[in-house]
Amino acid sequence: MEQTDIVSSEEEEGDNMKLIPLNKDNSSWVRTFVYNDRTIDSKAFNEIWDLHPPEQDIIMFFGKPVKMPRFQQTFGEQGYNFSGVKHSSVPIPPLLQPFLDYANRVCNPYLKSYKQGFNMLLINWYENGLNYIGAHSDSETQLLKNKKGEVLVFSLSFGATRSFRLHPKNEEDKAGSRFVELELTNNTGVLMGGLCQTTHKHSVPKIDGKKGLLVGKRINVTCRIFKEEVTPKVKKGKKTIK
Ligand SMILES: O=C(O)CCC(=O)C(=O)O
Repeated sequence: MEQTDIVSSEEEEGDNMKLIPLNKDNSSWVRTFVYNDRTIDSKAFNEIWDLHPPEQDIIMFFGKPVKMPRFQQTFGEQGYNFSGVKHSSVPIPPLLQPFLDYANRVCNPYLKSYKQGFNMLLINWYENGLNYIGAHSDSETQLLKNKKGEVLVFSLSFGATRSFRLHPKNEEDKAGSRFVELELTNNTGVLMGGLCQTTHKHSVPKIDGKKGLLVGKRINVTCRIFKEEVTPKVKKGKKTIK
């Protein structure tokens, strides 16, 4: 199992991203960095923690509705369809807007091949090590791809350290996709780019038993680029009856 250190750097923001190739030709990658925009002290952490919905969301698992093993909420103008369910979104509160602004600023070089910047937030709240996210890729049709079919997903981690695993979808991949495990500490950022969502799945595995109960709270803030919703054109001269 390969483990990669997170870069810690004094360089200018945006320049401190360390490239971790996920395959031989670098067409699939993640970049890690230290979040240094504003201080997320325990007060700020608790304020963001308190934004979690009262109940865990429901997803479909092998055709059956089950509770998500964490709290999750999308923020922005569109609902998010995944795991067989349409998850409704709420407006982005002032407390969270700076994360989206930061993502758009530091990812400017990576956003050039996309028609838009990050416009949606998805937050995962992990109560302890028993909360997790299973192996999946962020490949929903609502996410904007560039001409190469690439998707950008930006994520920040606050609170307890958790492992973040990137698993090749196909071990025999000709591009030489590899397994990578990162230890995401407080204030760590990860940018998933290139063909990462095509070649790999990612997960934050469960930590079972008493050990899991001892793991502290963690908040993961992700920024995504949703395609602008297409507003149906109203034909001239025709009245609509509601
Ligand atoms: O909590 C994390 O670091 C990962 C979250 C994630 O994979 C997702 O929201 O798609």
